[in-house]
Amino acid sequence: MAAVGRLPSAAVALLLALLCLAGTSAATNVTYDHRALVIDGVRRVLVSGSIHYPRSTPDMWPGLMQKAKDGGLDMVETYVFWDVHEPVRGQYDFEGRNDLVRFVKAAADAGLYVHLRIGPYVCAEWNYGGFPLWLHFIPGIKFRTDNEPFKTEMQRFTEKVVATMKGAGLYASQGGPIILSQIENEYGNIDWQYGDAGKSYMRWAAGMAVALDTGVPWVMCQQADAPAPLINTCNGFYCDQFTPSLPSSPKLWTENWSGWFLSFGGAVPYRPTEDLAFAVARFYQRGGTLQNYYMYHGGTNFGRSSGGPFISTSYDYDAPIDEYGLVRQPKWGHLRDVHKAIKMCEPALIATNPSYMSLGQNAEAHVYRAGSLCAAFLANMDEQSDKTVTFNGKAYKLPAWSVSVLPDCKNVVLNTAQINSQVASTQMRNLGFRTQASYGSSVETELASSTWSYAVEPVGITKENAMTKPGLMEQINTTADASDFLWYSTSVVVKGGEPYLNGSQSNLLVNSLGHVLQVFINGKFAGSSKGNASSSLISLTTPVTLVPGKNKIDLLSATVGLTNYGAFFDLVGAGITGPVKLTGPKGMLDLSSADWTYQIGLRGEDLHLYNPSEASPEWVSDNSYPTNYPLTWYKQVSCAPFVSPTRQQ
Ligand SMILES: *C1O[C@H](CO)[C@@H](O)[C@H](O)[C@H]1NC(C)=O
Ligand SMILES: *[C@@H]1O[C@H](CO)[C@@H](O)[C@H](O)[C@H]1NC(C)=O
Ligand SMILES: *[C@@H]1O[C@H](CO)[C@@H](O)[C@H](O)[C@H]1NC(C)=O
Ligand SMILES: *[C@@H]1O[C@H](CO)[C@@H](O)[C@H](O)[C@H]1NC(C)=O
Ligand SMILES: *[C@@H]1O[C@H](CO)[C@@H](O)[C@H](O)[C@H]1NC(C)=O
Repeated sequence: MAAVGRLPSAAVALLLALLCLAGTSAATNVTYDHRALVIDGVRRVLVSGSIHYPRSTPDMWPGLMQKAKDGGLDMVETYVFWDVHEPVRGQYDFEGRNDLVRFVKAAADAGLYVHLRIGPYVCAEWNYGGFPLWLHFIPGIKFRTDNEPFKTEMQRFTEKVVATMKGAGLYASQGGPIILSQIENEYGNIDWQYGDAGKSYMRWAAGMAVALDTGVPWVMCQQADAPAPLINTCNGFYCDQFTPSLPSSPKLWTENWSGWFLSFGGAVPYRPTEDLAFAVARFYQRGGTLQNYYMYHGGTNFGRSSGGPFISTSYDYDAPIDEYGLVRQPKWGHLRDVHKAIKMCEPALIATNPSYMSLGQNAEAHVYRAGSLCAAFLANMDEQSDKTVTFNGKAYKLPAWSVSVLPDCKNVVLNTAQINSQVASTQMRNLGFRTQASYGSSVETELASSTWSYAVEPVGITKENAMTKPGLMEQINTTADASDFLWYSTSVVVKGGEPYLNGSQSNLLVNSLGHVLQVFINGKFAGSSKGNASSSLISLTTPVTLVPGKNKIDLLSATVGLTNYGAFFDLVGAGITGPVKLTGPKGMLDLSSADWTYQIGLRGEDLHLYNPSEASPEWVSDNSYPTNYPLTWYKQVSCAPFVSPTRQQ
């Protein structure tokens, strides 16, 4: 207002008039009824896809949005990642890959709506489920339950996001692209573990969200008892059998899993295009009006943003757009064709409820007939056998596990099992990508023929600010996730003949909550172990040789992405909580309560060895790689020609 105040009053009047005009003329009215979202008074059949802004770069966003639009999407869905926006309490970051306003505007520029899933718990295979670590250290806090400190922080951040969106005029009620918003996330999967406090928290979250007055509907996914006006929505591989809990709510699918995420040590996920297409068509066949691909573009978990434990840095997800932003064929093209076919049915779909008709065993039709409008979906649910069915006196051949779409109840415009999209090879050639066959070998050749540099990381405590305390400390409480690494260091004095010794030998037992453990005795590697994506627990017993006098025991514990899912996931913990013991034929020495010295992080992290744009004298590149030394940083700068990483379909 101060800036406006300095203008001549006629200009002010004109400016205000223009602002009002822009505001009212562009505003979109979004409501819903039992069939669908209602936009400016018209029910809509919508197709949506998840793209998460911190998992790509701002330069990629316009291209991703255009590919989403060209693929037949109406809407893009994103979580809001609290930890990237508020790395320190009260210090906000909405720049670069965290520029949510720019991301939402990129969607609008491509003609897409946006579903903003604020959470702010997001799961998302994201470190700590998207919560900033400082939250853990607020006195008396309990996450995701009826707890005042938690609710205060959650409300403050939710208000900040809503205010930021409103400030940029991004809600549909302001003429922007956001037509839907989510509070909490899949809480219904676990809320029973919080008892009555879980129920009152969920109702509080709903009320808090609605009071923010965004002018667009709110959803809670996987929350059967979501109170009106919130819409309960479905997440899963198949949602055709889902029924919203309130008869006044439409059938919406907020996460249709296009594939799955990759864990270290796990198989690369793959979901056949035909199966995905079948599930999508079945959803609309049985009354659904909005489904969302999770993910449409998965992208990359940059930096230390992967959730855990053991979620990989690639978040490709076998999605229709691959990690690098290239369309994945035939998935992208076939789903585009499915979307076109469904859109041809939209007038009938929004006019009425479907009526069911059996077409024999494992085959059925759903017909949307209203006045002169008629659309039908014919499904063969048999996974093995093709069928010929009779519908309206005409014979239709249905391949196994497929749906045929008939926008006029007569002619099949698409069958989900028949992929007509032939654009794959043409596009690859036009863009100059290599063929599948040359992919593996060409990459290996490039890397082997180029030079690697290395830098050695010292074993044990090297920092001045290391601290010594009696007993073993939980890792996340100690590091606050400032680093993946925590050194635990102690020593034992051997005279000879101790009951835990057999000559100079003993066994060292180390129990850890995870995720990765390395053991060093007197500076030498003596053993290692790791957990896995389903259990991060480690129990390692390794033989060690001790010398007369003082022996140094250095244990390096590493986390590989903090847990992001489950009730009380913040209390799972990590690191060496014990016991740690030396055991021998005649007895043992329990070191669990000994004095331990702790160092957070590695020297190489302090030197920013991970940053390719910072030169450090630590790097050696003379081909004399250290052998039998486990703590080594390796670096390679490759200028290999760009190779499409698309998998064989
Ligand atoms: C989503 O839709 C696809 C295509 O219809 C289907 O194969 C898949 O099972 C659905 N669910 C998920 C979670 O992808
Ligand atoms: C928005 O649409 C709903 C349903 O179509 C209608 O009842 C309501 O009056 C509309 N609101 C505005 C502000 O136009
Ligand atoms: C993960 O680790 C647990 C505990 O060590 C083990 O029981 C389980 O078999 C492992 N699972 C996989 C998939 O390796
Ligand atoms: C972290 O420390 C707090 C306070 O001492 C304790 O209540 C909590 O159990 C610890 N967390 C873990 C994961 O051990
Ligand atoms: C003690 O060590 C010797 C050899 O180093 C081995 O043969 C013997 O089995 C060990 N005794 C016990 C009780 O572990």
